[in-house]
This record gives sequence, C-alpha cells and structure tokens, in this order.
Amino acid sequence: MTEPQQSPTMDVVTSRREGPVWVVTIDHPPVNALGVEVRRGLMAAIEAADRDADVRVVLILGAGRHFIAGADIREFGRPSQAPLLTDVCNRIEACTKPVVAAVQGSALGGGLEVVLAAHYRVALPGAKFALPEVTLGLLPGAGGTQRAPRLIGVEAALNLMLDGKPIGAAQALALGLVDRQDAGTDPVAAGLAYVQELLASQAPVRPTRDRQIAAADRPAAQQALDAARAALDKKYRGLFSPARIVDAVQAVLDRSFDEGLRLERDAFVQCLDTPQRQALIHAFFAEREAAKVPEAGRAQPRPLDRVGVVGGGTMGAGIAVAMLDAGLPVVMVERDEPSLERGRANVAKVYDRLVQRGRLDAAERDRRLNLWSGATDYQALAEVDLVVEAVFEDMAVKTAVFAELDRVCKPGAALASNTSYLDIDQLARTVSRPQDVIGLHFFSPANIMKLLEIVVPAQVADDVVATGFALARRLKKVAVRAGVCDGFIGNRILAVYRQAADYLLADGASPYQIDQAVRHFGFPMGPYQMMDLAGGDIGWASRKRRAPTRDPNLRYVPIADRLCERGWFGQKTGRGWYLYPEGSRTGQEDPEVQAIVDQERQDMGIVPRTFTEEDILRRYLAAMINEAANVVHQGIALRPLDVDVTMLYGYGFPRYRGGPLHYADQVGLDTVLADIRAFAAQDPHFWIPSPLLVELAGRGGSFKDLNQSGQG
Ligand code: T1G
Ligand code: NAD
Repeated sequence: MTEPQQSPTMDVVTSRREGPVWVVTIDHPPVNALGVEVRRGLMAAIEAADRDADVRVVLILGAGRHFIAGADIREFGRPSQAPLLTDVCNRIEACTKPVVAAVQGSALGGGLEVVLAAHYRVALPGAKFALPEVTLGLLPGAGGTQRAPRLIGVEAALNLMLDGKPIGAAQALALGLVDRQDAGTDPVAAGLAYVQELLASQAPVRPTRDRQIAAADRPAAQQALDAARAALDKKYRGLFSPARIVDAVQAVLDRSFDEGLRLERDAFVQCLDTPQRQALIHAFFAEREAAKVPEAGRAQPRPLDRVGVVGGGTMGAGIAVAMLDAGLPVVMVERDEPSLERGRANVAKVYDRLVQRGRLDAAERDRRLNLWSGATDYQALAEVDLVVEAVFEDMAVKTAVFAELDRVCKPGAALASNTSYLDIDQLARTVSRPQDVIGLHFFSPANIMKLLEIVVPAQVADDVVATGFALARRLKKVAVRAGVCDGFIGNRILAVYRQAADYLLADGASPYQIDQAVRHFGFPMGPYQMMDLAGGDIGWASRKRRAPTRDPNLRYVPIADRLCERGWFGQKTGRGWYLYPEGSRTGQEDPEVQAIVDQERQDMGIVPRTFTEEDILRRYLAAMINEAANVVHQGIALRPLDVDVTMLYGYGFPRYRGGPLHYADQVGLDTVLADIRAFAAQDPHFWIPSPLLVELAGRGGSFKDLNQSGQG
C-alpha cells in the first residue's frame, strides 16, 4: 500500500476574495480528504474571513470530481493531530459571516459534516451525500450525529448513518439537507449565484446547532430511535458502531448540543480502538489495492465495445446480464436453438423479476434486452472484442469451444474462460493465440456477486490482463488477480476448510452445530447450508473427478456422498443436509441426516467426541488461514490482501473481520500456528503448516508486512 505525497498546507486549501465573497477551495487530490493540512487550511481560511471586514459571505468549494470524501482514512490509528475535524466544523459554524457550501460529486463522512456545519448549501446534479462511517466501523465524529438530525430529522439522519449509503441532490433537497439544487456543472458558478441571492436578501448566519427537534416531532423521533435500537441485533449483527450511532443521536433529544458532541466524541474514540475498525479500513484499502497489478501497470487495456458469451446456462446468462447492465452489447452463442432460447429466457427472467419488483422500469429492461443477440453459429462472434466461455465444466467441451473461437474471433479479441477449476494454461496451449487467453472466473449469480477472479495463465499478454481489470471496473466488480492452480484462490481455499468441516463432522460435530458456529463468527451461512444452496451434485461431480488422484494418506469422509447417492442435492431437490418443506429456502435440521452421519462414523470406527463452538471455529479458520498462506506462498495470490478480498467478496467472510489473513494477524500467527501443530498431532497429513506461516510466525512478522511490501 503506497502513501500519497503530502503537499504543504497552504496549497491544499486556497482562499481568495471576490468582492464581498471569500472563496475557499480545497484542492487535495484524489478526493479532497480532510487530512491534517486540509483541516489547518480550512481553520485558517475561516479565521481570515472573520478578520476581513470586507468579507460578507464565505463560499466553500472542493476542486475536481468530489467536494470532500471525508476524513483521511489513512490517518486513523495514528496519533491525532490538531485541529480535530470537530473543531474545524465548530469554527465554520461559528463564523460571523454566512458560510455557503457548493457541492459537486461526493460529500461523504467528514465532508458532509463540513456541509452540515455551513449555514447554506447548494447541490449540483451529480452530488452524492452520505455518512458512511459505519462501513469503516466508526460513526460520524465531527458533529454529524448532532447536526444531521437537527437539519433533516432523526429518522432520516439515522438511516443515513446506519446504512451508510449515499443520497442524491434531489433527495437531499427534499430532506432539507440542501437549500438549493443547481442544474449547472460548475460548483463555483453555482456557489456564487446562490451567494448573490443570499447577499441580496441579507441572509444571516444560521448555525445548525441552534435548531431543535420541534415538540410535535419528538414522539416520532423517539419511535425512530427505539425502532433502530430494536433492530440492531438483527440488522447489524456483530457490528460495534451502530449502537453507538443510536446512542449519539438519542442525545439530540435528551441533551444540549455540546453534551451530544462530547458523547459523540467518546463513542468515536471507542470505535477507533476496535479491531473492527482496523478490519473494515483494511477491507476498504485492500479492494482498491487488489486492482493494482503489474500487468495493468505495464499495458493499456484493449478496446471493449462489444462482447460475446458462449453458453446461456446459470453462469452464461448471469454474465450476459452483468454485461448488459454495464451497457455492453452481448452476443450469446449456444449449441442449439432450444438451448439458445433457454439462454435468452434466463436473461429475460432476471429483468422481468426486477420490473415486477419495481426495481427497474420496463423501458430500461427493453433497452438492455435490445443489446442482447443470440446465435448458434460461432461466426456471430467475429466482431466481438472479448468473449467469455461458460459451457460445461469439461476440458474436451471447452477445448472444442476454444477451437471455434480461435477460428472465428478477430485478431486481438480476448478469449476468456469462466472455468471454476480447469487448467487455463492447458486451454491456452490448444489455440494459435495463447497470449489472448485468460480466465475470468465469475461467481454465481454472476450479475450480483461482486467478485471476479482474473486468472493469469503463463502466456497471456499484459494488455489482456489489463483488459480483464478494465472490464471489472466497467461491470463494477471487485477484481482479484489469481495464478493458475486447481481452484485458483477462492475455490482452492474453500476445498480445504470444507474438508476441515467434514473431519469435524466425522469426529463428532453435527452439520448444524458447525453451521451455527460459522454463522456466529459472522458468515451469512455455514458450509452445509452453502452446499445445499449451490447443489450437492456439483461437489459430488468434482469429488468423483478427483478420486483417481486423491492423496491416499488423506482421510476421506464419504457422508456427503451418501446424501448425493440418495439424490439429496439440497434446495433444488427439497432436501440435502437440511429439509426444505414446500420449497422454502430456510432449512430444517433433518434427523435422517444425523442417522446417516452416526452410521458412517460407526463404519469408519470413529467414537464421536464433543466439540465446543470455539473448537469448531479454530479448526475451520486454521484450515482456511493455512491454505490461504500457501496460496500467497506459491504466488497464486500476489499479496495476502488479494486473498482477503477474495474471501470477503466471494465466500462470505465477515467484512468486519477483514478477511482470513488480516484476521490471522489480529489473532496472532503464533497462535494459529500452535493450533495447526496441535491438530497435526492427530492428523499430520491434513494439518501441514504453511511454510509462509512458519516463516512469518518465526520472525514475528505479519501478513500486513507483505501487503505493505507488495510482495507475496
Ligand atoms: N481517505 C483517504 N483516501 C481516500 C479516501 C479517504 N476518505 N477516499 C478515497 N481515498 C483514496 C482511495 O484509497 C484511492 O487511493 C483514491 O482515493 C481514489 O478512491 C470524521 C470519521 C470518494 C466515492 O468512507 O467512498 O469522514 O488507490 O478508488 O471509485 O466523521 O473513494 O488511488 O491510492 O475509491 O472514484 C468517510 C471513502 C471517511 C468515503 C471515490 N468517507 N471513499 O470513489 O475512487 S470517515 C468515506 C469512497 C469520516 C468523519 C469520519 C470513494 C469515493 P488510491 P477510489 P472512486
Ligand atoms: P450450465 O450447465 O448451467 O450451463 C452450461 C451451458 O453451456 C448450457 O446451456 C449448454 O447448453 C451450453 N453449452 C454446452 N456446450 C456448448 C457448446 N459447445 N457451445 C455452446 N454452448 C454450449 O453450467 P454453469 O453452471 O453455467 O457453468 C458453466 C461454467 O461456469 C462451468 O465451467 C462452471 O464450472 C463455471 N462456473 C460455475 C459456477 C456455478 O456456481 N454454477 C460458478 C463459477 C463458474
């Protein structure tokens, strides 16, 4: 992770007088974050305005695409430097001249708190307002919890702070967050126009702190607070800061502004000290760093105006929808007309459901579907810039498809496979242009899941890798570079911690106990619920495919096979590890499954033992961390953060724990290693400490060190 260049204080905040207007501009690329030099610059600018008798109004602007994207997140965890943002906001509010904020782009977190501290606000069409601190394990710490409710009401302010999502200019105007909406594109012009209006009306200063919640609105405000508090456990399970947000906003009804500010400050410091804050900020920067790969640094992406998708099944259709959502024309090729019609229907079904739910209007659906075309003749792919193959997971079938692509696609077209496990180097060697072959591993449902593993085979050209990352940005996916191995980053690690779960199952834990422990850790579901969702038949097929090459030293637990032999594949067959009466998606524990487990243990001569929730989690996570370390050690992942991002966006690892390798650093690598060595005493074939884990623990190092050095 690279540190941005510090520029001298005065440059990042400039002030000039235009007649009676003191124009203050923050220019601190890339997002005008409120680092210490910006805070000092703002403080100085307001004080200068107050000293200058010729100044009648102050206008605050942000240069570039964004107004202010918040506090400088990189400063968190370091000793705080004066002035604190709270003091800067209080100083802005206390200015004796009206202060106006003109907002284009993002006004987020501390940036919105600066807007709230101003006396008047104007928004341009692209303006986005949010208090996303909760996504970083924090709460607004510069007066936002006290000023936002006073300006827009308790309920609206709570929603902004608890979900952290942005609202646009129109909604901000409707809520009273801004006073004006300007249709222009230039914040300077918009700001000065509004200032002239205020000067003409001799508008006074208007401190937000002086506003009170009207007596008539207090009962509804208290109801909103009570409802938010009641929903905390369900909606924000495991998170620390949401409850602090509700406490702070409660002060708006019960205390003075300054008492509320002190309470907010104390809560902010508490949140700063939590491991969650570290984990969530790690996740914030990790997903951005993951996009910084050597190939993209060396080459420009190829054009991406038209794409092809081969296969219209579960993945092909989802991938097509993701492309159409991004405005890319898609040519879908299937093996025959009935399959093509199924592919078209799979795509249309997604949009029809969105229209039915009112989340997309019919015209927009039709516009996107019109970008779709289908064919059974591969010639239809002659003009595409990139094609993604998503046909059956069979090397012979995929090789035949790539032979067709090699025959018809134009020179320079990128040829991608969505394979989950197969060897992309082998696939590349089957065509005349291996430099154009890449793996683009989407996750199901491909139009929803944000993760995209970009699998880099040995012969691929840098600009094809750069094209993969450009596509990911276009599709708003979080891309991770992965090397070629069985299962790449995510599925490879998944296979190992799944195996650890199966060993727990064989040795005495129930599938339901294991799932519960994993849910309590923060995953949305446990491994057995996951298998029932994805379909047990997929794992069964891959176990059968691997059987000939399976390591005979490794224990094999045949329980899942027993269920599959009965056709119990999970939700799609109404039962798997759980029962799903009448197609419900919430499974019920199944005593027959437990009976099968007991029988298999007997057949394997295992006397079941008791496992606590902690026992289960230590084994499950140790297996995940150990294999993740191997993936970094073998260069399949560039850095530990790439694994963390993969597990966060593709495998449900709880974001507030930062990912398995960030979590391992927090737990302590020596602790994890000690666990693995203890487990190895019972099973030395499965529990083989990763050389990287041994090396790092041995020298008191951390995975974080490797992220900072950018090395695996
Ligand atoms: N601090 C430091 N760096 C930041 C930053 C921030 N707030 N926001 C972005 N960056 C860096 C980012 O790492 C990347 O760096 C570059 O800017 C471009 O960002 C007291 C406590 C604004 C919507 O949570 O949501 O205020 O990789 O790639 O897609 O109450 O960045 O180039 O080296 O994301 O155009 C609250 C976080 C802080 C907003 C732009 N604010 N930022 O998206 O570009 S807490 C946030 C964003 C706070 C106060 C509290 C997005 C963006 P690099 P990018 P983008
Ligand atoms: P699927 O069975 O739902 O769809 C495969 C489609 O490919 C079918 O519609 C079939 O008609 C078509 N097809 C087969 N041979 C063809 C040919 N020669 N030309 C054109 N079309 C042909 O399978 P799926 O689940 O969508 O998986 C597709 C690929 O994506 C596999 O490689 C799989 O491993 C991978 N994948 C699957 C998932 C998942 O969760 N299902 C996730 C990631 C990756």
